[in-house]
Order: sequence, then structure tokens, then C-alpha cells
Amino acid sequence: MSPPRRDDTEQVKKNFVSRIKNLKTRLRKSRNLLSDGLTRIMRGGGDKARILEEIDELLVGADIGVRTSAHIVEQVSSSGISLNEQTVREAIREEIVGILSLENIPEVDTTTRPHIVMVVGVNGTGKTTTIAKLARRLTGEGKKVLLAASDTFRAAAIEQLEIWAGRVGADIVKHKLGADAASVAYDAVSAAIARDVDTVIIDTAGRLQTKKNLMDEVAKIGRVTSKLVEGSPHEVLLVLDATTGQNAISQARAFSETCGVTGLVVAKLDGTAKGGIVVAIAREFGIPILYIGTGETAEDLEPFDPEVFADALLT
Ligand SMILES: Nc1nc2c(ncn2[C@@H]2O[C@H](COP(=O)(O)OP(=O)(O)OP(=O)(O)O)[C@@H](O)[C@H]2O)c(=O)[nH]1
Ligand SMILES: [Mg+2]
Repeated sequence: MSPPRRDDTEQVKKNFVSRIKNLKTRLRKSRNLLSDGLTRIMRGGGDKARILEEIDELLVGADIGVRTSAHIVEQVSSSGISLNEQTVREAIREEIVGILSLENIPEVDTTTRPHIVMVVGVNGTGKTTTIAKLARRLTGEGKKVLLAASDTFRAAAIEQLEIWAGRVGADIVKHKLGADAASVAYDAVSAAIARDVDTVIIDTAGRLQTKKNLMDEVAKIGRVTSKLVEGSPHEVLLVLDATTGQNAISQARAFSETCGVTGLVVAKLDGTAKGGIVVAIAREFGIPILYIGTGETAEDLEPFDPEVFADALLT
């Protein structure tokens, strides 16, 4: 899997407009809140202090976070622009793009085969669905993908992954319910080596970031795969649920401290007005947001692009 890259090719430019249009529809709730809210504030008139205060409230209400909202308002205030709807919209957009544009997005060594990706997160954030979406992207590129059913904890988790594997054209390695998650991963990676698979994606059980023994289990899965493929897992993706708003921040903190998270996926952005959480997350952590989830089907995964995202929210 290669991370989404900024690229100025003609094709990307052509896709840009249609991607914004599509995302605008998917992010409708967040967009209604932010974009329409801004229109309301700017048309409401009043002095600079009132306008800035209302913008601050609007950003906080969109879950951009208190500190990040204050930072954005401060930047707009000190920029000296005349406060009309267009200039303010553009200034906020610029600030958001700046925050979202992390430098040094790590290059993923896709020459390593099998490339091993472990997917972690709290219960119900969208891990398994995200795995299906990722697998669909990869099989669509002609890659051979194998899913490891290392969620041996939740009843029906194995069947759920199996159904997705069938739909997206991936292999699966599974054990019985209650089996050791790390040994499923071990078998999956062994099978991947034997079958010349390109990418292994390990599904893990949802776990609360506060439960140390469960967090240790993630580390154990990682240790086991590294015995078979040095340096693996190459990626640890943390899936966050956008609808949980600020809660996602503490999850990102705990998982990144204990599980060596290399990338974030923010799922369920279609179902929430709290899309601003993406901005808060980007400002708080030095971990790249690789993808966003915008629906329940295997196609509903977008490589994260700061410009496309900010435009979809605000313009
Ligand atoms: N609207 C929407 N729903 C999503 C998205 N991603 C996942 N879901 C839904 O969220 C629910 C939970 O998804 P799962 O993929 O099973 O979540 P999980 O993290 O694997 O859950 P556990 O394994 O129980 O921890 C399902 O109903 C999914 O269809 C998304 O991007 N948008
Ligand atoms: Mg799951």
C-alpha cells in the first residue's frame, strides 16, 4: 500500500474537482455546520470582536478543538484582512490546509513483500470495514492480498471478515473463536510468504486504550510478525471514529504511545457534523492521516488530501 501522495499530474488535477464534489456530498453534515455557519455569521454583521468570537464558537462546535480553533481565529485576526465572507472563508481554509499538510509523510517501502499492515483501534470504530476498503483498493491494483482474522474475541468477527474477503477478492487466514490472536497473525504471515502475497492486513479486536493487557496483545502480534518478516508490521493503522469527536484524540494518544501507530484512518466522516476533528487530530499528533472513510461500502475510502478536504468543508 502506498500512502496518498501530493502529485500535480494532469490526471490528479482532473480528478480534483470531482473528488471535492463527491466529498462535499459525503461531508454534508460537517459542511452544513461550518460553511453555512460561516455565511450566517458574516451576514449577521457586527464588530470584529463579535465576528471572531462567533467564528471561534463555530469551529469549536465543529470539533476542531478549543486550542486549534483559538489558533485559527488568532491567525485570521492578526492577518489584517478585511473581514468579509469571502476573505474570512479563504483565510480559515488556508489555516486548515496548513495544519493538515504534514511534512515528511513517510515513504512506505512497497518493495517489501509481504507488506504487513496491522489495523488497531477501540471497539466499533470501523477497523474491519476499513480493512475491506483497503483490500479492495489493493486488489483493484492487481495486488494479492491476505487478511488475518486476528479478532478472535468478538463472536461473528471472523465471519464478518470472511464475507468481506470474498467480496473484495482477498484470501483469509483464520482460526477458531477464542484462539490466540498472535498465532493467527503468525500463520497468516507464513501463508503469505508461501503464497507470494503482496500485502497482509491484520484485523484485530476492538480494545479500550485504557486496558493494558489488551494493548500488550497488540504489541505481541507485532513481535510475532517481526520474527517472520524483519521490520514488520510495516504499518500500524489506527482507525478512529469521527462521530466520537474529541474522544478520538485520547484514543490516538494512547495507541500511538503503546502500539507504534504509523498512520491514521478517520472513518464515518459521512455520518457526522464533527468533521473538524480531523483538523484537531492533525494539529495534535505528528502522525499522518492516510485515509478517510465516507460510507459503509468497500469503495468508500478516500486517500486523505488536505486541500480536497478543506475545500469540501468550506468552499
Ligand atoms: N457511515 C459509515 N459507517 C461506517 C464507516 N466505516 C464503518 N462503518 C460502520 O461502522 C460499524 C462498525 O464497523 P466495523 O468495521 O465492524 O468496526 P470495527 O472497528 O471492526 O468493530 P469491532 O471489531 O467490533 O471493534 C459497521 O456498521 C460499519 O458499516 C464509514 O466510513 N461510514
Ligand atoms: Mg472488527
